[in-house]
Amino acid sequence: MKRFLIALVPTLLLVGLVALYVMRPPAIDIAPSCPAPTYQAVEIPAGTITPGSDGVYMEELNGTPQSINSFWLDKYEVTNAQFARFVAATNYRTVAERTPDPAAHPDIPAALLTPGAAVFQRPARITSDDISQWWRFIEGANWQQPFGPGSGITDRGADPVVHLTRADAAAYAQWVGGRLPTEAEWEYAARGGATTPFPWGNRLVPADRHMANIWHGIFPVLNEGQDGFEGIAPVGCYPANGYGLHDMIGNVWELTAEGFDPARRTPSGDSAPVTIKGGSYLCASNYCARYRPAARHPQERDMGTNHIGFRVAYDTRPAS
Ligand SMILES: [Ca+2]
Ligand SMILES: [Ca+2]
Repeated sequence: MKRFLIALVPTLLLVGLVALYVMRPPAIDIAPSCPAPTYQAVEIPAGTITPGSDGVYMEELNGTPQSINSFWLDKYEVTNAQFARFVAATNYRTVAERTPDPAAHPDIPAALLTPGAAVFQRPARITSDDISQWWRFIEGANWQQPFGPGSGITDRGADPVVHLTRADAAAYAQWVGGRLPTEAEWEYAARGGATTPFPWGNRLVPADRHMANIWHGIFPVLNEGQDGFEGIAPVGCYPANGYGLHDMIGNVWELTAEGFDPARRTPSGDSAPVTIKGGSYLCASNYCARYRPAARHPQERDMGTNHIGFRVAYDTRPAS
């Protein structure tokens, strides 16, 4: 019996070590620090693109091939610091900071039309796929108070600005001498010259190296933060794509100039949702695996949220 126990101990130790190895948290391998953004735009070479991808989501099935003229695109998502300079110079008030027009929302009682925006709040558990369990309209939430009254952006100057509508983003873009990219331009730039599902290859996390800020774990209840950030990351923490652009995939979704048509049949009118690209820190493999250049999603035209930002395109080299 004693001999049996002596023989059993190493076996149990081995089993325990194997279990510990299997259950270990995956390696975190992001850039050791997030360098201060340098705010250049980069030149995107001319070329052609067949937008979309066959085989993932219906709305992203391949579209018609398009030519892309050379253009310039911000290296990063527009940050709080950049947007603050725009507001300081123009006194611009974002849509989330204004009381909504009752005429534009006849189905909502006027008393409920208050300034604010949609904020993600991780639920302890969920009972259905009803997104109201994790998205809440928070009165007073806006780009300067991303989580509502009492929150702020102190020390978050390098984070992407959020809670903007497309009109807000377009106003900023015009102020800096640019415009919002078309969906095809954005997707072409996001590929960075690659033809693989991800700009960096075929695997989401190649060799335990995290290439974008997404959601690791089970959305929306368990966020393991294996890429180093459970929420928004400062811009530029993850490797650039082949054109030198950071965070095209993940961190925050990015607004484009176009309305959303799931069948890509016709340009959408002003009343349609807008097209957003790239996925965000809330995209997980079990929900919204849209952290790819081909993926696309509609977004309400007049509602800010804390997982959508943008970057600016320019037809000629912008002033630095
Ligand atoms: Ca993350
Ligand atoms: Ca992004």
